[in-house]
Amino acid sequence: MPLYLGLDSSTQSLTAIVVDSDIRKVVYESTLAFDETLPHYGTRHGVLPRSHPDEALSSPVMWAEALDVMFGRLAKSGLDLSRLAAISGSAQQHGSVYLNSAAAAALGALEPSRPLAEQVAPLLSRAASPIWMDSSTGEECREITAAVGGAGPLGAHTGSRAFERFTGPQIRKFAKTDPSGYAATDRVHLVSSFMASLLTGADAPLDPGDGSGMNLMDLASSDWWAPAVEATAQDLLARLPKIRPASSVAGTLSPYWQSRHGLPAARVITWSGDNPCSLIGTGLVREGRVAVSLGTSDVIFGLMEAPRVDASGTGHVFGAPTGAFMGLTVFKNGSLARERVRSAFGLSWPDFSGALASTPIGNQARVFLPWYEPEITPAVQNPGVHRYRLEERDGPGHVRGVIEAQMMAIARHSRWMQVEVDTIYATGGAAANVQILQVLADVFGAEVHQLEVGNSAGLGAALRAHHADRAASGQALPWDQVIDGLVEPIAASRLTPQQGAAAVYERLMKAHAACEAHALGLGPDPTPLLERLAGELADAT
Ligand code: XUL
Repeated sequence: MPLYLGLDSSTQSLTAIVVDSDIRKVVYESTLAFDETLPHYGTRHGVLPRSHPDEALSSPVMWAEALDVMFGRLAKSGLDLSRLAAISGSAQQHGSVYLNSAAAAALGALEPSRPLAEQVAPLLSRAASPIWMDSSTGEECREITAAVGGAGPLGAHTGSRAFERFTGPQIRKFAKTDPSGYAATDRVHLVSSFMASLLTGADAPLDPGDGSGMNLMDLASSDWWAPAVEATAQDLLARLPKIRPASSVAGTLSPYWQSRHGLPAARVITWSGDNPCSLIGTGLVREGRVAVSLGTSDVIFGLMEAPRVDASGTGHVFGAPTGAFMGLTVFKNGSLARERVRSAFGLSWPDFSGALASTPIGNQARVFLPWYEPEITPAVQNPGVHRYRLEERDGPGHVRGVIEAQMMAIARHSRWMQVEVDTIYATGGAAANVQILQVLADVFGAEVHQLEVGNSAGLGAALRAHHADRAASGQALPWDQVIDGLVEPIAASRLTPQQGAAAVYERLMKAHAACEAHALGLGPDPTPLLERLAGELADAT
């Protein structure tokens, strides 16, 4: 009988997804795009007009108004909302919301007859919130890193080296540039804990998943890491929310929502970030099953039972909603690189697939590094493509070259997770291409399944609400039962590695590492190594 609501407050929109746990179906889904539905905030793609290209700010009052509008829609949806048992949420990570000393009491005494936005606006000590697209805190990153003894300790404790978009450096910048605004701040929330506070009418905690996007939380203890907190801003600890497990009950839906929209006193489960919520919404509830999203950027993420960190400093570790951890590594040269190769040789997508099918595994030891744009993983500041034993006019060689290089980069640069990958859920535009997925299966030596995802973060939030509500009622459900029937890869899409592929890629990956090192000026010319490998591959066939 119960219904579970997942909300996803993302960069550009707010989505509501309602799951009926008995029939295991999504029974309602609605998205509200900020730019279109709330044009009076003047956002573009959810971001306020920029005064500097490196800055990206949004409006917490807009997020609050979106919530009010969305609950209005839900009230009119025809759903029997008396069945609503619990609500949880997902939010864009890293963004911070600054509340003054009036907020805690005022949130508990909101007037149901008045819109939420006008009651929230006076509670802010900073009108705008920096979000994850902000990269203006390079100086603060350096200062925090130096103060805690370097990138090594910061990464080992918090899961990531200092990143401009992470909340700690953002808070430091605010404290430095607007000391009186910082002095007037009683609480610094993440977007997730701010939204949960609006729902409960009280100061809500944040979870380790979102807390690990701050450069402030100690991964091992899921508590604030004192050296980073002290290095970030004066008296910050008193301004930070509590950290509670993702499955904890933050409170009940406050009287404001009950009176204003006729909702029941549903449990509000602690919110989390969009990446941890997507982990659940894509069904990655055990170690060994990972998702590879092949989109504008290529991303690999998956559950890790232990908080292992990336010594190279490019991958992230976040808390997972299951109480374990998740690793995530982003590659910038995704679709664009595939598209550049396709168009450079005048190929259609069927031609592209044909070229992949007709070229041998290992590409006869020809390697192509497709850094058309500055790359995140590995860190490449100056873009440029690199060819090893590959003729500039060899179209099929480039097609296989770009895909093999991308898949080998994903495999090699996610080894720090120390996860034995047996199953890959492929998502994103390029996951529709079976030939590309075959290379993915061959490189990893793992099964690949296509997974159609709608809003995986919103679905993950609804599933988290279900999981936590059952646990709070003393009827805990294992995660695979929570996702059962709601997150299933496409049944007929299973691909397995081809015979002999593993042996080829084991050797080619060593050569790929040597090519990367050479291209980055960190190693010798790998051509002799590749020539030897080409000979061995030819002998083996
Ligand atoms: C993760 C990140 C984004 C945001 C917005 O580190 O910056 O994924 O969470 O979606």
